[in-house]
Amino acid sequence: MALKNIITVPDPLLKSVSKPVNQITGEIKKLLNDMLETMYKAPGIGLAAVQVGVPLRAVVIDISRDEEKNPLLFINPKITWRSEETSIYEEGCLSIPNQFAEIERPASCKVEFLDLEDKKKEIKASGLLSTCLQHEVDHLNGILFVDYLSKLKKNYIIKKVSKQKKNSEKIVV
Ligand code: K1U
Ligand code: ZN
Repeated sequence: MALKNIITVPDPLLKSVSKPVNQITGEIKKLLNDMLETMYKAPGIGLAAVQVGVPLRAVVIDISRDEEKNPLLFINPKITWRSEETSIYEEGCLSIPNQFAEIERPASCKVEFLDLEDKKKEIKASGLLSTCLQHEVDHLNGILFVDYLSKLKKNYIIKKVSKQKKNSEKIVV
């Protein structure tokens, strides 16, 4: 396994639509393993392949808060149903470091995806898993949580993070 670099705003790749995974090769399995390691190290509860610079439709999630890990892998995930009921969660994003905002989304959703054995699966998610899945599928479509905020709030956050990024790049050790 290997740690990957997580790209951050305003990297234009984050606005791109990721391509479907056509074949589950050893390379894809390694990418998913590397994504898991990167997500745990960050730390985070989810990660989309595009966040490590690979614009393919692959996502890893682990919302378990206990010692025991519960990694979930999603290849070509597709949201097939969203509940009318909504919920609000304070979201963060590893590609928008240290920024959080309350985002309203459908409280539950159903997601179809392929597992590592190329088998078609479907899950019904609610609570944090539902929020996280929707956040990650948004990444695959070039959508960030700040896109749900007012233009003013979104621009403020993006400018702040971009400035922090530039300043940290200036520090040469
Ligand atoms: O996709 C990402 O950028 C990861 C993101 C996922 C996410 C968080 C909150 C709501 C929806 C989706 C994160 O993991 S941000 C970090 C975070 O939430 C966290 C970090 C450590 C412990 C617990 C949570
Ligand atoms: Zn994110």
